[in-house]
Amino acid sequence: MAQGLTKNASVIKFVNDSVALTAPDNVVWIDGSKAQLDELTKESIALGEIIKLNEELLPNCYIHRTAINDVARVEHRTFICSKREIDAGPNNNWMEPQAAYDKLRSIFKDSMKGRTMYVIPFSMGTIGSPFSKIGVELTDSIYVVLNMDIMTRIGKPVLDVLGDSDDFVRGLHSKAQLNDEERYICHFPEDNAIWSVNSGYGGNVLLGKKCFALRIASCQGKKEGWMAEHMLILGIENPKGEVKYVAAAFPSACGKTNLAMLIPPEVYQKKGYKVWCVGDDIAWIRKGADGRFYAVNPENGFFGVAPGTNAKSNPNALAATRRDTIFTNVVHNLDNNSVWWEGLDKNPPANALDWKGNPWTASSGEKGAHPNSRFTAPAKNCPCISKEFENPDGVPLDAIIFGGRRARTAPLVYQARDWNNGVFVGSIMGSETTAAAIGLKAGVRRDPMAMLPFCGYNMGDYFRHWIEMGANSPNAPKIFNVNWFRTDDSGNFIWPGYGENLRVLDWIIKRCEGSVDAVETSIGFLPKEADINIEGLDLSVEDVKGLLTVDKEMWLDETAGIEEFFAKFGDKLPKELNDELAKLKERLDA
Ligand code: GTP
Ligand code: SPV
Ligand code: MN
Repeated sequence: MAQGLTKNASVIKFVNDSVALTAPDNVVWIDGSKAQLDELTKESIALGEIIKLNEELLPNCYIHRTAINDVARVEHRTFICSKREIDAGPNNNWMEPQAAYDKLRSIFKDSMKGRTMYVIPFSMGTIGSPFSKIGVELTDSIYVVLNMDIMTRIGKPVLDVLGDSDDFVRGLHSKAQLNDEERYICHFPEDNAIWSVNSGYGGNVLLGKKCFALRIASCQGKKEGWMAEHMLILGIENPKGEVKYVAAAFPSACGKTNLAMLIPPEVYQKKGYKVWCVGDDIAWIRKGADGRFYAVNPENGFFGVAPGTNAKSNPNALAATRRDTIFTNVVHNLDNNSVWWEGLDKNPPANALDWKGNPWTASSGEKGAHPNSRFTAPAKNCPCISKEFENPDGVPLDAIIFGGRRARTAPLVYQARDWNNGVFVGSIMGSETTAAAIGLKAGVRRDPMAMLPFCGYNMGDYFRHWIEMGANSPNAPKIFNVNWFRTDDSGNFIWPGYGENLRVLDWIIKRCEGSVDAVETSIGFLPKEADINIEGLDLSVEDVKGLLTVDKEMWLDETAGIEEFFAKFGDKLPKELNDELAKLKERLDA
């Protein structure tokens, strides 16, 4: 049955075994040609899966609505299936691999009857780069094929590079009945396999993204001596034309896409500053021969949060979505057959359908777009895409930045004292939960390195890996923490954020160059308030001072929470992190 694009026996066996299990009526191999993708687009429209939008306003753009019970990642149904439970760690749900395969086989059985199976060969990273990794995803969803085409590099060239190797990740996906009680996202790091069933939502089914490029790749990186991180990568060009690169880890829906594409404030633009986007969600990082850390973006597109994206907050992201884009769970404007979401502009359409497909007006008081509605846009559409985007060797990092949503505790920015202290700063990250995952309690949760939902192995071992990567690495990036989300007593954000965040990046780059002083505090090095450039902002030096305060009582409370969190990792927690915690407490008590 599986006569396809390759003679690779492992790929053919994988397809044949999966066909025997899921019983599709047809098997279609995705060669990546425009003709084939155009044909599939037509078919998807005919099936009612996607709707073609106004060709004049949004050429080659489509809108899709997921099932109402299927709008975000499902962390409580996501499993790491390693042989030993300890290898998955307290940060993951665990199932014994054989038990997981048995359970999922019964759900996958005949799930593609009456449907077509699509075989998608894909590469994470530029095809053929020694740092890239290959996957094959089998799916019964054309929506998945079309999204994978935007988000990764797909088709025949990938199989040509794979040759007869069996070094590829095996991804099996079926929408099945979209039954949320039988929904499973299972990872088998020891088999390089991912099985996802009963969902049609992005992060659960575009298996190249979180499942492969973070959960499986983090395990590969641990074994092979590199890192897979939930980080944006951006380049900051100064007026002399020098570009410095930073990577930043923020939890889901905490501002990576926005920071990755920021437009410099006018005062910076006038001086000649520019910002270049290398990636907005995932970074694969390796140590180079010169001891510096080099980052590549393994993706080929953006799966970005729609609400809040507008011509002022993120014009580059908006521009990227003006063609060749798939919108998921946004408002369908029926007057001109285009799209809308909360925060796009102040003119919600009068004649529209909401994300559920029901007639909707803004006066209903209900949200029209789902808070986790998304756009899938090709990276090459982004006006500020870096010329290093395809560089297979990646870009050298000067800084690694951690950050989250904290209303009070974390200051606008601070610098870690050294690498191990920086790993500690990443490990104690906390953030208020967002709409990017279903079923999370509201409030602050610990989310180390923004990797809590994405680390495919025991986070104690992951912390150890971080410490080892920085050992004997004098050229490793400097580590910082930022917080754009401090609020005043009425709950309004104090810092203007978005493009203005460059003012903070400016201080970070100066620290890396050693051209600005800092104030040593118990948590790390903070800017002197006059060193954050507020020229042209409606903000006083007093306000900046407020944004930089470190409240001792709050931080002592924080250390109690950290201690509790660390305790979960038992003797897997590197001693270095316990030492850092003890030193922090000492400094706070002093
Ligand atoms: P994922 O794709 O889920 O990983 O999210 P992300 O980290 O890329 O977040 P994104 O940039 O899409 O931002 C999520 C939300 O945060 C959007 O609603 C933004 O408008 C908002 N946001 C982003 N940056 C800032 C900022 O600097 N300040 C404030 N106040 N809000 C921001
Ligand atoms: C995130 O939730 O961090 C995302 C979107 O980037 S998803 O692909 O759903 O994981
Ligand atoms: Mn993300």
